[in-house]
Amino acid sequence: TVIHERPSNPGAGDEDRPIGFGRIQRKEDPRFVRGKGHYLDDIVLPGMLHGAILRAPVAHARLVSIDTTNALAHPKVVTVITGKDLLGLKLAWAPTLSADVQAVLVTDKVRFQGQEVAFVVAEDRYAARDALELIDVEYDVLPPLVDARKALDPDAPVIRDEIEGRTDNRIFDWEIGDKAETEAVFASADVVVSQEIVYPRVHPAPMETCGAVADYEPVEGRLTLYETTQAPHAHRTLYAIVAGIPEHKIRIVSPDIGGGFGNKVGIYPGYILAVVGSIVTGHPVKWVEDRSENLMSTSFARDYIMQGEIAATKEGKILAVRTNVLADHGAFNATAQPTKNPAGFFSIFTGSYDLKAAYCTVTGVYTNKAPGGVAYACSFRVTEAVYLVERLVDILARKLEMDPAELRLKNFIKPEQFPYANKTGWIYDSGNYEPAMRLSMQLAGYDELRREQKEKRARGELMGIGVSFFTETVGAGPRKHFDIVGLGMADGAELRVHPTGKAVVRISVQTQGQGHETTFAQIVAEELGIAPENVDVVHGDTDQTPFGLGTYGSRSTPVSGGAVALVARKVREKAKLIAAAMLETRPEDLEWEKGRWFVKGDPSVGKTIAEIAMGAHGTVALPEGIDGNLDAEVTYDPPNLTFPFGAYICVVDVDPGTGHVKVRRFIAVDDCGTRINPMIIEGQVHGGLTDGVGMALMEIIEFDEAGNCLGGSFMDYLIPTAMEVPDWETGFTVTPSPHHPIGAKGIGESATVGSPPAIVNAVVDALAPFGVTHMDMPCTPARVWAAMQGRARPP
Ligand code: MCN
Ligand code: CUM
Repeated sequence: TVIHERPSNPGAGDEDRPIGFGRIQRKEDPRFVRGKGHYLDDIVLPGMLHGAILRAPVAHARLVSIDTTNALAHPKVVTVITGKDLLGLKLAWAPTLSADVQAVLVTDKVRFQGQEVAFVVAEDRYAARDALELIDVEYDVLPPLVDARKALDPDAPVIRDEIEGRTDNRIFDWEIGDKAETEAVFASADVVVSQEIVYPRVHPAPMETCGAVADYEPVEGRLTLYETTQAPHAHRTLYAIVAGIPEHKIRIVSPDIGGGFGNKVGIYPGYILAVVGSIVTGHPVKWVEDRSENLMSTSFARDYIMQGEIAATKEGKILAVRTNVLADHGAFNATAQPTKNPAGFFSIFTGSYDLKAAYCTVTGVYTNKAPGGVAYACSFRVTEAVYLVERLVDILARKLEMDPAELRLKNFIKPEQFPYANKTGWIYDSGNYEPAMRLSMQLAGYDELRREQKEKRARGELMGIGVSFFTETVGAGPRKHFDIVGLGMADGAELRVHPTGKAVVRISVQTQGQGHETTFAQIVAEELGIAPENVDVVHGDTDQTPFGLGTYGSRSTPVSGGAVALVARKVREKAKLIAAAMLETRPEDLEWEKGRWFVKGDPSVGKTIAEIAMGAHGTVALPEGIDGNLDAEVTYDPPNLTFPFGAYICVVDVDPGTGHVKVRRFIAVDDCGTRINPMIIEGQVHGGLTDGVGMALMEIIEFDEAGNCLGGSFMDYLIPTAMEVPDWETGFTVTPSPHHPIGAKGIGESATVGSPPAIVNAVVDALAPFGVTHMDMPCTPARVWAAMQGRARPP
């Protein structure tokens, strides 16, 4: 492990322009900062029509009738599609990414507020929206189920009564770990603490909402679908299966994406409706949702009610963790996650500690809420896992009257234990936790902060210091263990070096702001020794890129990054054979230096990659079996996931009069192994920390008793701005992944995973003088104030 300290925000004007890894400015930014990005809504096709969705005003209701006569009479309306029409096309229900089905349009029953009821196609967006109000729908309102805790009551309404034989709302029961062993460890432990910990429903709320432009060409039967998607290839295969259009006649194009955060993994009814609209009308159809539609109907995140328990010796040796989880999946099980993992990667709730035992059960239930569940930079629910264990460790520290940082240091998995097999079946690839923790404490001035807190407490001021330490599991596959609807999780890469030495690399993952056009070019640059500006990265178009599973779970660098490194190495090896032919020598007599093969012992005689590329395409006599190009392709199936980690410290001040929480400082030390572009990594961390402040203090999607969504606009669903966040203080350690081609681990979700527990731990620490040991997110002024009065909730 190498430990570095780098001042955060080193500022622009960083002239460091290495060939390969390093702090280079993003290649995509000139087009974004000049307003030349090309987003979905920028797409305009000749003859294009516009779709709008009529949505259910209630959460649970039998559909009695729909009358579209008046809407169809609108002069600009071209067609109106209802669930009945889709039944005729066998498209009323579509498979989800979790082996369930979801209604594209309601045929029988409304199951959440905002559900899709009818689709209007008109000449312009305004007409389409106006016509929604001309549709008459009669509903027979049913009692809604909004409280997951009541989902399994015998008298609970059965939400999915369209499934034959279904009499309850249970989706799955899942368990992992050794129950008996864990019970035995708990029974013999000196100290056990228990806590119900709720991770509320939140929403990724990307800046750009979801949308699609469908262009069906009937003569050749070709579908071009422009979509806001994080996974173009997986979508194409699913459309082929669902719509029966041959896969080679479907082209998915994912243009510039204005943020995804897991919101753009699934296939939404609106996408399918745009396709149906195009087939029915013979015109391209655009559908773009508005902000409320995005917040109310697309993939939410979390909604886990966790009963947690932690066992330890009285000296503070943590022995075991166990938990029962009630998972609210909404009306359809549409979470985007590997097939074998109904609770995602939640089983990493064992955290960064060397436990003797661990056990968990997760029960998934249907409620009258929007479907989803795996989104918002969650690393497949590592967010919930880390929040659970890091809250429990803090509650334990309080009980034992130990410093929370010391308690963690005492229990970390030791460097010599890696690769480490945890109690729920993960093999942590590499880690060195103590230096990261110590570095964050040093950057924070931890002891000094504790002294300051003591003084302030004596004066009645409320200052809190929160610590969290996390280990993530990111970068799925391998394909033998992980698939999405049967598609194994591996990724392809194709690299072409053109005659003049300029290269194009084609990848199957999708950038939504993470800077792949820069970092993937840097990987090629590092391996081939050519400048990153001479490498173009192509993604987001199934006609232009090799098959692969797409971007989520921070898998781009761990999987696709591996593919890109390996394809570049393949080109380098091919270049060696061609160079040998050009130099009339044997390949084994050549040596590599960045960018060039040269003759051992005679460095002046050599060929650069550009010269070799020209040679390959020129008239040089090539060795047997070598094609006349400098191209290669690979599909990379990673042997394991990668396990990045980090140590976070948060300092808050709480206003004793109002309960308002101010995040005064936040120190984040991250370890994502080999760092490709430190500036991009810092950007990812800053963004994730901001997400954390949002979730810990502001964001929640709640429902009233009637099933009305209370977070359907940015007036109600509060997201943080620059005003609510401090200047982030970042540091890092480097513990490479032993199995990844360049030693890199993912970073895209680390800060979102690690920061909420640090902030809540800080708030609870600030409230210690009131005897508060836990409070649920978001720690809004009203809730903090209630906690100070000894109440669980504001009145
Ligand atoms: N990187 C690096 N060195 C490493 C690891 C990563 O330089 N050791 C760089 C990568 O090359 C890439 C970026 O950091 O440019 C993030 O890489 P990675 O961790 O592989 O994550 P992904 O690219 O797969 O991005 C997905 C992740 C997820 S799942 C969510 S959710 C999220 C996140 O990224 N959504 C985002 N960060 C986001 N950032 C933006 N701006 N927008 C989103 O929608
Ligand atoms: Cu869980 S959000 Mo990201 O994995 O796309």
